[in-house]
Amino acid sequence: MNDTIFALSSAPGRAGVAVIRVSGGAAADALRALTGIASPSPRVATRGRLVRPDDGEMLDDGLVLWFPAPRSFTGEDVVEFQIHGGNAVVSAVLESLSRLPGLTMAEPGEFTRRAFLAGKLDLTEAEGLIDLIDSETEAQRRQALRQSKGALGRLYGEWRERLLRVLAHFEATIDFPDEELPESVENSVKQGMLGIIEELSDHLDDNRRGERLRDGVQIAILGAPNVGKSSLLNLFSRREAAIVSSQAGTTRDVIEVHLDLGGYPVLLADTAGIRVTADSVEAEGVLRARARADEADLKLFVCDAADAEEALKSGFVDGDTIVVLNKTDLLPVGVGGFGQTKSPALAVCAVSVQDGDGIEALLDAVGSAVQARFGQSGGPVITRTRHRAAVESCRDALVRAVSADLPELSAEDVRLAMRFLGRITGTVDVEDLLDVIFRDFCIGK
Ligand SMILES: Nc1nc2c(ncn2[C@@H]2O[C@H](COP(=O)(O)OP(=O)(O)OP(=O)(O)O)[C@@H](O)[C@H]2O)c(=O)[nH]1
Ligand SMILES: [Mg+2]
Repeated sequence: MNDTIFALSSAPGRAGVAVIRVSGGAAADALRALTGIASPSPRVATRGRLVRPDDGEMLDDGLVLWFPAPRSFTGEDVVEFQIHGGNAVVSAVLESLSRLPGLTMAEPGEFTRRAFLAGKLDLTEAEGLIDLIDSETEAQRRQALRQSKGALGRLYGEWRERLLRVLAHFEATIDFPDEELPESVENSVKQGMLGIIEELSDHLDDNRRGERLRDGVQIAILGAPNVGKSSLLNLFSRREAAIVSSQAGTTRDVIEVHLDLGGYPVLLADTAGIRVTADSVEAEGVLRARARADEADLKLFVCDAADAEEALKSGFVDGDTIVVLNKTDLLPVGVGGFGQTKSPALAVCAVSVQDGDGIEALLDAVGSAVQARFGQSGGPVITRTRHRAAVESCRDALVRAVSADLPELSAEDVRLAMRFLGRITGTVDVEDLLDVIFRDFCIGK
């Protein structure tokens, strides 16, 4: 039998209330040893005085919750102690639990791992749960909740079901080679496979929306020296994250700030002003700025509003770029902008970072660009490289299956395709994956 595990499930540190969770066959014994409560009502809060089993010293006065197997998060007997969230209180209770026979401290993610092994959730749901705990913005929370509720798992499950029917067809052809199947059946099986291949391709071709939402959308601020890039970063992040000065060439390193932009996580990077320079440190900064521009999902190209044409000459402005014409406060009224020249930019915003003019419109433009690229619409999206690789392998196997000459070969590739989908959700053997997946969890989850 598994050991019974225990851990602090709430965040460590001083707090009003702390939750300690115990899961496994000895959970009821642990409850009795600490509180004297022998037959608690399931799933309701019961008041309990916690004592140290060794000497009867009272440790705290709290609540206990009893979830008998199998109706618990892990599928095992689970006890939750809600106690006062003081460091000494928590340590004393953990210490007492550790002295009980059969109880060991839980590894990170071990509760969820047991829930997976008990069939309470599939791997995509478990991963959704990690993301939910890690989520910092609204859009991340929504995506994670959806995945933790099984939306992605269901999608892969449906494809697997359909492939199972395709496989059954090939196996029938192998088992009864003399039975001539009507051509219409052959055709509909082939059409079915082509349909799945197309759906897999659509699923893969999602501009990595889901992954980006987990990792954060990368936005780079670029432009010539002294145009106000660092000032813009400071304005967006509402703090003096980067040094601003009237000297050209102030910023050298890439300076990053995390922002929540209308619910989307954004990693905004300020970079060195791009110019030819003899200063080797600044030149390195320029190299880094260019590298950042290449990696960015979205670019903000800042230039002086008095010299707007500079943006077009820079070679940086493309369909993923918002041009920011800064320092409009210095312009005589009615002057500036791109004149008659047509710009390939996503948007052009005239602003004064100093006065705050036009900043609302710029934020709107950035917000809608992020929303358009990474917003959720339609079905559940891929959120991890692990899923992407498996879906790609699944599609490759199906493409081979469609073009194979022998039903034996097609059947083998369909079986393989199903295995790849099964590895995403964990319906086939995934022992090798579990350590990697649950390592990302915190202790107590
Ligand atoms: N008048 C005016 N001055 C501004 C505005 N925005 C920034 N500045 C000034 O322009 C100068 C350069 O600003 P920075 O933000 O350091 O410019 P930068 O593009 O980061 O410059 P480098 O790091 O050298 O590439 C500073 O003196 C700012 O105060 C603006 O909207 N209007
Ligand atoms: Mg700067």
